[in-house]
Amino acid sequence: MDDCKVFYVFVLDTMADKVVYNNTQSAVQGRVGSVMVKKLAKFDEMLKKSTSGYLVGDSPTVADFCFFGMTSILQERMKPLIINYTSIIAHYQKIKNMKSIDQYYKEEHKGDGPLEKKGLELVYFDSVGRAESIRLACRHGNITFRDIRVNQDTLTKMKEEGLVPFGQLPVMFIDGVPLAQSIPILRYVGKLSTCTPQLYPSDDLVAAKIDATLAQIGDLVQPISVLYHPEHHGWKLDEPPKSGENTKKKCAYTYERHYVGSPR
Ligand SMILES: N[C@@H](CCC(=O)N[C@@H](CS)C(=O)NCC(=O)O)C(=O)O
Repeated sequence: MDDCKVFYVFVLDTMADKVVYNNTQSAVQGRVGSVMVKKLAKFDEMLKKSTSGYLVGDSPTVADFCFFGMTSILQERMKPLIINYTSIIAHYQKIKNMKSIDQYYKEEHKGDGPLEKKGLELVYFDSVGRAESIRLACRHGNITFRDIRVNQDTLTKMKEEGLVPFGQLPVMFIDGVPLAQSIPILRYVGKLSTCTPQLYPSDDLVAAKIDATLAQIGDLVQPISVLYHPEHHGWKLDEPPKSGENTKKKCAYTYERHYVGSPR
């Protein structure tokens, strides 16, 4: 039995009664939406209480850029979801109006060509997604980097060449050495930043608060990812379950289609 099957059998045996079987796209969207709304309300509350308007302390940190990256996506694609969160909107505007960021958005960003494996090179798709926060933190923190924008074919090629540690983007190359995962990359550039104060502080407690905020933003981004790519999370069935259907059979169907049959 392969590992994937072992995991599936374990989940089925221990969780069968608790698993929610209605995984049609609209059912998932409804559940995901309610999770997001609760989490967004918490951030709105947090920002309302902030005297500086930033998420942690009195100056911008990587947490603000991370949050801005996420709210940019919501502004672009799910505006009605955040329109009533006035403090979140105010935070979005505050970051957008920062001199460095305002200047960034006056420029055109089409990417800096292919990977050269020299200096700092951020590889991502030609979109905001999980990389914009890193691009903006670099700009505000005076960090020079090459902005490499690739398509799916180039990502596939890079994976074949063993250049993408966990098979996904963004990846930051540091003199050709790849660092994966958007949050650790953001923390890394925060430590390299030369603005005053730095975007990621040396004080352990403040740094831990920033980490906690980054983790919470990660929890908020995850449901968005489920909305856009339910199949990557095992949440999408090709056909809705019928009432009275054998749930184990349905689960097996999900497993076959979306775990065994998954291209990744
Ligand atoms: N936890 C990872 C998630 C990375 C991720 O989901 N990347 C997506 C784009 S946002 C990707 O590379 N998708 C293409 C694929 O999986 O082939 C991070 O924060 O960097």
